Amino acid sequence: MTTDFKTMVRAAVRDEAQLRAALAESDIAPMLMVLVQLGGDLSLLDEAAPHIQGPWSFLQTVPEALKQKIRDRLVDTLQAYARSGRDAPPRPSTEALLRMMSVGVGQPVPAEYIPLLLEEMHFGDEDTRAVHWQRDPTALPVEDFKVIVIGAGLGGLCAAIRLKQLGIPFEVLEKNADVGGTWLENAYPGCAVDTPNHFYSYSFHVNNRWTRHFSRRDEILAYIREVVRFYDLAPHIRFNVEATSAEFDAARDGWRVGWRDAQGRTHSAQCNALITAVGQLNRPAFPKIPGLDTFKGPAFHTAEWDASVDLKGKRVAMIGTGASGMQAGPSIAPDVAHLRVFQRSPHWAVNNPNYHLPVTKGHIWSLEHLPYYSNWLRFQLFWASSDGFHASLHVDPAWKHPEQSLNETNHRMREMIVEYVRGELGGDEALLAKCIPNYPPYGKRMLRDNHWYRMLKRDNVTLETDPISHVTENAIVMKDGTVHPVDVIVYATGFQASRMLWPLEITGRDGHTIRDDWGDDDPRAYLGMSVPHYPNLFLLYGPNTNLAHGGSIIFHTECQVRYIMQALRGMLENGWRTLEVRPDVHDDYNARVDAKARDMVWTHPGVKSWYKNDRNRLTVTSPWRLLDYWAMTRTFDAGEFVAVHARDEAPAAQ
Ligand code: NA7
Repeated sequence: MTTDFKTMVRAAVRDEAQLRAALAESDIAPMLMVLVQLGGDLSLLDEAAPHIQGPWSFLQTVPEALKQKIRDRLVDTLQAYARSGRDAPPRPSTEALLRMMSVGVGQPVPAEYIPLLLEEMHFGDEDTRAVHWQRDPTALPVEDFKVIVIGAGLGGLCAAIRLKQLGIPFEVLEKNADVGGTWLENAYPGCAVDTPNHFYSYSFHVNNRWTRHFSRRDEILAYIREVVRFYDLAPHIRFNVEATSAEFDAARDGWRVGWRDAQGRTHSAQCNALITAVGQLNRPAFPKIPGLDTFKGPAFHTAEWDASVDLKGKRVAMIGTGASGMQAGPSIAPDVAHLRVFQRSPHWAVNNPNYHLPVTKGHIWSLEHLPYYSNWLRFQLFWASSDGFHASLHVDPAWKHPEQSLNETNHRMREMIVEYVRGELGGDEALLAKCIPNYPPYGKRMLRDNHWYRMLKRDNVTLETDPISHVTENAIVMKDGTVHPVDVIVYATGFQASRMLWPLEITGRDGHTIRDDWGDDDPRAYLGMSVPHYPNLFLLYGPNTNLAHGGSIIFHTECQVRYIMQALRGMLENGWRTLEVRPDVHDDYNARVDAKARDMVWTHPGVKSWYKNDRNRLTVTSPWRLLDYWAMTRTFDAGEFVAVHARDEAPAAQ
């Protein structure tokens, strides 16, 4: 809440008709939680519980009479608050919160989640993940300390906001002419977020005005730009410069960062600490198909969409059927003469009715005017899209269909999706067979059906599943010799995610380089953020921090940024010149990551994906629940690092 409670309540009841109209369009579960929180009466939870089968609004079948009772009581309660001028109620007890949360999502929420969820929901105005000085910063050499952040996407901007709040001097280097990172670069038709937006946003800068539950790229980019304006970050960002190298300077206990400007000139700057925020979905991956460079027509990657090419009336080939293809294909199919989709392997895609829906006016009104409604909705969506099904992603060793699914729950998911796709394809069993993966659900990112299957039924769309042989100047030729003439090729072939930080050349202490240490596909870091031999270097969205079971990557970013800010605070408050993770801590963590990943869906032998390398080691994606990673990163532990006060001193005893 950005407005104080009493003002908010008075405003909410000012026009009863408007209040009632808004409630009629709002989600019942968060509304019920608001009522319980304001009124303190838990009994309505028992009445509603049998009708709430899950955290998504479309899984809630509360009868209309009960809904109306909840709305009426909420109106009465708000009016009573307004009349009496009462203060906000105390936060519910832990027992009450547990009951409320569990009823709200239709599943038992374990008590261990309470601190995380209170932090994520942040009732009241407190910025729960802000880091504060523990000593008087005016007595510290803060002004002499400099941080360079590489990248002005959601990760780099989060770091910038926190650095600014702490008053630590910093500069952000951004290769593009604008902020936004992947949301700037990806401008293909249909580009949208597939994590619910009221959770996919900074916890400390909520946006109650999303027009869709899963917003389109332009709206997300507008949000990012608004954040930059609000925190006045632009003066700290150097645009159109591509960081090319970073070298640890042992003589100065810091980093020398090299970059190239738009004119190709090279520059460098010194900093005490370096934060990379270059994202994982940053460098497009192109297929290695013979003859691609001989194609005479327009050919471009989804992340480099060429809007000057008019696809109307063209024969378009789209290679790749992942998250980007799923959004781009159905968006262009109605316009093109023919869309030929080249699928190497099918992906699992679920149906989510909210994916296509705009947010109603009433819902937006409640998000803005109803105390705690926005907070409770964030909780609902956190639960809906994250840890709720993490347990079902582990292999049951006794499971009878190990090639198809992992366990009974995972198998039920499989069957549910197969039935859904069968319905969408109108019972076309031959097409169904091409669309159903031969690996378990969640083996790769679970997609949200963007009317993909209906698109495949269109007269002007063909799905090719045989292997491509080569490309000529005007056609794609299959291994069996079939020639498909095409005018345009769209590569929806993803990104070079496992070649992390590439092409940035990072040289650490004693001549270590990231490329030598990691190779092209074996990145490792402690908590995804710190690497031995690279003092004062912190990675955002580094190894094993991608989220595949669900959840918002912004949540992970906020966890990482809090941790890094605590580390920087430690440096400044304790006079540490360098901070470097202990090799044993790093190795032990990675052994735990590997052990955890071993029986999980992503390392299933039937799955080939960018989440892991050729040796079946999970490198990109986190095996942890959001709760686990949150707990591991909540408090920076200097004992896990070697902290050096000055170059000629021995490491500080930890
Ligand atoms: P993805 O999810 O990596 O998808 C890439 C797609 O391209 C996928 O279907 C690949 O097939 C296919 N691909 C890749 N290389 C080839 C070649 N050589 N030939 C044919 N097909 C190929 O990238 P997206 O951009 O869709 O999504 C990336 C993330 O963005 C996504 O996870 C969300 O987090 C947002 P494969 O499945 O490997 O057989």
